[in-house]
Amino acid sequence: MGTSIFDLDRESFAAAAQRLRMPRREFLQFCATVATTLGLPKGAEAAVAEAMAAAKRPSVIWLHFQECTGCSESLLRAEHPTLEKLIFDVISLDYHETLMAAAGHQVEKARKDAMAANKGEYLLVVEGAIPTKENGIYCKIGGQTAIDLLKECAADAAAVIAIGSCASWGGMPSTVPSVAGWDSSPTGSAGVAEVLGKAVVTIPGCPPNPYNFLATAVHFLTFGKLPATDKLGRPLFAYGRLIHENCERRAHFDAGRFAMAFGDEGHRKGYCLYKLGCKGPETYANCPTIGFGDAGENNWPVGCGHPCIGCTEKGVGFTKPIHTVAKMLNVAPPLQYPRIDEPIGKGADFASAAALAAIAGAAAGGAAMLARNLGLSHQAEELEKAKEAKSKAEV
Ligand code: FSX
Ligand code: SF4
Ligand code: F3S
Repeated sequence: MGTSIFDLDRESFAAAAQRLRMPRREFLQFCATVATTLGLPKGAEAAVAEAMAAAKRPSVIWLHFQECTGCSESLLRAEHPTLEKLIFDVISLDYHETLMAAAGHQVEKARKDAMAANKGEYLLVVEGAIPTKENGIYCKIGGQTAIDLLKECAADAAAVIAIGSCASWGGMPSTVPSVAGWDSSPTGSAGVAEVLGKAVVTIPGCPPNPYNFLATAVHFLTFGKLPATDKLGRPLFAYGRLIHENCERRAHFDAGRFAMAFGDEGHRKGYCLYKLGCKGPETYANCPTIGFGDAGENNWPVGCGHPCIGCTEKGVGFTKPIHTVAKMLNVAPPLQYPRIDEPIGKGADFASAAALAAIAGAAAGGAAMLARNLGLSHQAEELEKAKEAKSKAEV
């Protein structure tokens, strides 16, 4: 793993590139991109390439429950590699209800055969929430409830990945009606971890970014295990930072330049969407850095002018109203913003100079605060919460 693939003219890599019907250069770029997305150290692209070059493709069983199939749709939009390359050449997709040509007993047999042949070695991917009310009768496939099917398939899986917000914690189907008397969704939709009673890797997003799934699958292929995650099972390489930390509109936030209404001057100028309800400050995801749809930079919700709704964050997406302002998690808004319309033509008198000095001092403190906050991540957030709880307890 210490060597870089760019030093190597390996026949196996050329063969893998051919198998994936990618020019060799593109194959090497793909491996390097995945290694970078995963935050792996220099030289790891060689390990990724080795794994991709290996003939054995892991068997994948893909279940669908309560969802819109947006997760699979978003994978269909991935270009590096395209889904058909992924299905035929990288993994062995042995069961996927929407992509299989076969139907009925045939597919159920395919699933059982793949599970038996790859016992303890297959990857289980789950898309969609699991209805738990009335013993799960709201979603049945091949005569089995989603609950039973999930438990049966998870029992002998090497690893389980919950793709999309629905499978991660319930997502959209778990939304509680805003009608008096309701305290859960009509079908009691739950996430995979809740139903299995154990932690699983989650790739939330509605839909999730396909590269976060692909990089996770390639990590499994390369290292035989899933990547490190946070407490909600989200891979840290993709969900380790708040959206607000990497947003291209962040400078506007810091300067106090906000869009106040859709289509107003601030909105047209690309100002910060915080006051329109952007949940970037309380949502962990890499949307601003990775983008969607291979359509170039800025192709993500905020880049397109819509506030982030927090679709990757349990308790935010599908829970908080879209246009209520976000809770600032670990980046406190500065108490003072630079004035947008500075009055001109007046020299600073002594009092205003003193006030300016005080502001400059506060700004320096604010800058230090911001620099500190920019380095904060989950761990720091926990520390902040602990400090807050301690100071509350002391009062
Ligand atoms: Fe849809 Fe997937 Fe949203 Fe859910 O993505 S895009 S409703 S996360 O399970 O199909
Ligand atoms: Fe970007 Fe939203 Fe943060 Fe504004 S509030 S900087 S739009 S993430
Ligand atoms: Fe979802 Fe927000 Fe990203 S809405 S797609 S987490 S920008």
